[in-house]
Amino acid sequence: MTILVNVTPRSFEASAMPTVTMVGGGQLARMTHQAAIALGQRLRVLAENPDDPAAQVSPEVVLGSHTDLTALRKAAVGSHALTFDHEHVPTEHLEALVAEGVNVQPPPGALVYAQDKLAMRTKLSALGLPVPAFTPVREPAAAVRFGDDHGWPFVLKAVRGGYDGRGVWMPESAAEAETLVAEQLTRGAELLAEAKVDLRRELSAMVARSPYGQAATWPVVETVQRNGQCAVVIAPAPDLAEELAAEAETLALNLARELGVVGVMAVELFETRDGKLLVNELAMRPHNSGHWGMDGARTGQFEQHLRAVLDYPLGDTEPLAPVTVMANILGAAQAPAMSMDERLHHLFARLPRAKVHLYGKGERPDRKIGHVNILGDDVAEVREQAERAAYWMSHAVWTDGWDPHE
Ligand code: AIR
Repeated sequence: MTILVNVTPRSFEASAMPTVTMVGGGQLARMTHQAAIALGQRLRVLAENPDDPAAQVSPEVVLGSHTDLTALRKAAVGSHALTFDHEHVPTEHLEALVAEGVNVQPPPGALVYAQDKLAMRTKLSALGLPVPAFTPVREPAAAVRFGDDHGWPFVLKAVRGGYDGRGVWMPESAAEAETLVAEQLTRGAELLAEAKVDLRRELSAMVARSPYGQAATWPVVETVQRNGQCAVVIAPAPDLAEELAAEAETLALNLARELGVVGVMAVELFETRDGKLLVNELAMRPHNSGHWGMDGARTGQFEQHLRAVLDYPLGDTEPLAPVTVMANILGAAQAPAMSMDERLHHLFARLPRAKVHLYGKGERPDRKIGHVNILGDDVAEVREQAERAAYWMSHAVWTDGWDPHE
């Protein structure tokens, strides 16, 4: 018998690796958790329900609301950084956490520009950045005046709380604007009006920044919107003039530095018909326009977000193919009888190159329940396949009439 001496195996000390707390248990937290696993970290989530997408997979779930300071404190205890899956945490709670020594990233002073659209518009125009004409709306008459000055319809937005088309209206007439504004003000919403932009398309410039000040962008992408929410992302944005791409990336880098952003930030942009850029919205968290990078970039946004909030050096953002198309799997008006599992079988049989990400969510009309990424060389071909795959996953119908049982 051989006796081994001088062998001192060291166990992997999970507790010596960082724990990051993410507020919110949606798909963005779920996919951040995937990245945390690869890095040996733990992602603790503050989720409202045990069956939220991230709560299903995280071993450390704190159940509670993001509006409850006690729940936020509980989720923050002992974690190396606290970050977000959505922007709906009250700023004063975040300031309280910072005062208690929690490492909130992005810091509340930066995050507020992703939470409060009026603060964002005001700050960006003070920085001399291109934004659509806007004004706060505190009474119906202000909205009517804005429409008369800037044209109908204009865009009326809730200052806080909207996403995926929620909290956005386009009144066509003075009467409609008056009713809408009165209704929303009674509900306690703060509002702003923005000019409707004559746009060629929507773009997104994503950047990550660390507390050390290192920053990295991904190539600018085109985002295709349907019913007020993102349906498809093409990376990089096809036929984007080099100067505009450079302008968008520089804008995102400068803005991240100016605002003190830590983590990833999406700068949603309009490309106008006369070839200019305007900033639409900011998101300081992983964003739908970055999902392509899970398969299509050397470092995707979820890993990069973790690296950034923990102040690690950032990863290489180089694309892995000439084109990657991401298509959202959006809940159908009526969920198909065929199970999701069976749909996945058929999809893989037909399109082995499709990379599928499912969020473990219930199917509700237009809800983001997953996405498909396809990498390739030809934009039209890759886009067609990605959209066909996503439509199949939500509807169990092939848009080209193909029948798996024939
Ligand atoms: N999310 C946050 N802001 C915009 C989006 N899409 C993600 C977050 C959040 C989830 O969507 O991950 O937790 C909420 O999705 P739903 O379908 O439950 O409204």
